[in-house]
Amino acid sequence: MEHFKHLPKVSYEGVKTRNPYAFRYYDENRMILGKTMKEHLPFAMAWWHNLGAGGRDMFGDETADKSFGALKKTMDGAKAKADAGFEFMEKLGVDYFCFHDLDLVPEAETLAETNDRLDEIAEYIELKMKETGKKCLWGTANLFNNPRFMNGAGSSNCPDIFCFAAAQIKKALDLTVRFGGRGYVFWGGREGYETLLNTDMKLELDNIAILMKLAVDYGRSIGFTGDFYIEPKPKEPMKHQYDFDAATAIGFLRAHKLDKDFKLNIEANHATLAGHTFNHELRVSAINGMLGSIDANQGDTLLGWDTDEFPFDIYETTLCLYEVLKAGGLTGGFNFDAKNRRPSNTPEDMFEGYILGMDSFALGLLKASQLIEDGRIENFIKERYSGWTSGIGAEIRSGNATLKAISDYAVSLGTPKDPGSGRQEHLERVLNDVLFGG
Ligand code: XLS
Ligand code: CA
Ligand code: CA
Repeated sequence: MEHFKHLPKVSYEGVKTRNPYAFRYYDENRMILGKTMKEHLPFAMAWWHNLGAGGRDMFGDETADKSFGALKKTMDGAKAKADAGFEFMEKLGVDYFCFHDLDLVPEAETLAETNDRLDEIAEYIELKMKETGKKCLWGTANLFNNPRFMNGAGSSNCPDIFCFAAAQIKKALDLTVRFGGRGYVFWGGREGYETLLNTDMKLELDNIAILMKLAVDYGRSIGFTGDFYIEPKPKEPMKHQYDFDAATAIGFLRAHKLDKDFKLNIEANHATLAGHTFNHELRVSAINGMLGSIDANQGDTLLGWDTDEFPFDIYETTLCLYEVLKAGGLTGGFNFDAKNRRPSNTPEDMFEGYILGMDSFALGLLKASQLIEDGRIENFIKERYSGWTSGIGAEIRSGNATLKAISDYAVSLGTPKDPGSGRQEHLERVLNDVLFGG
């Protein structure tokens, strides 16, 4: 059954078009810095939001019908969702999808039964993947919805719950490998705490690392060659989430010797919640060799929660792609972990959400490549730090200068020269030149 029959296949028509179902900027074969836009931007559909989220919030029920003509929470419903998902990806030209185990099927009474359901849907999805050429970007396990995870999964106070989480991860890894996924994500879920009055923080952190190691060992043993990812998030649902931000997650991975197998999946909205910019989180990941994948969405600085909006802020997408291009691209991709606003409740809105997001990243890619070609920002930075390439600067950098020698040098200077203007306003004008200049 076709679910979006009344909606067309979306293609590029250029910036002048007013067709709501056409790309203004995403021209998949356009070459940018030696690669096509499609190669630069491996877009993915987030199964959960696109096929599952009906707009429920804490004050009201769903506003959008995501049943796709079947009974929800049944295997027929799961198959209808898959049909709709593949049709959607086809029409939008999105090549990848991301999933949680429990996005694919409704959870059953027992783990064994849920696993049977997952096998059944996996067979169905594999057929669809073959038919359409669509691929899996990453998989993960939902270790946060069920009440059993109220105290966390890997960080639970209860070993049985830890085991339950491990079993779900095993199965989600099996599916990820079966679908040829590029990555496997650990999103913090409820791995955090509300109060230290009831929490053994060290035990919880050590156990999360044990669970990750078990996943790596198992994944490698079944032929998973992709990256594991941590997706940092500072809060929500817990007051304190252990994977607060990129720097915290990297420190954790290194402390537990997981850094060879893990990279980071950076979500724009989570950067906002952590009080960082998106490009800060990307830069921290990149300079540590851990920029893996991106959850492409947008937060709202006026709201303190995870709004998961479709991205339209071109400053943000430009600066994101600037980091990605400078890092040499992603091993993962751009997953639209985004949902329509609650009153945008039609299939047309689903299409326009993805078109908006894909065009915003395509325009960001164009502008980021122009920023690189323009060169003024990079050159300014190079010049700003040029003192470190010769003389005392170079000696300090090479590790040859002692504190005594540096002190003698400082004394000999009398008064050091002014370090020079940071010229932020100038550089912001350069950015505007590239964004809006003719
Ligand atoms: C929630 C996370 C989640 C992960 C996948 O805040 O963004 O959607 O990406 O579990
Ligand atoms: Ca996410
Ligand atoms: Ca989010």
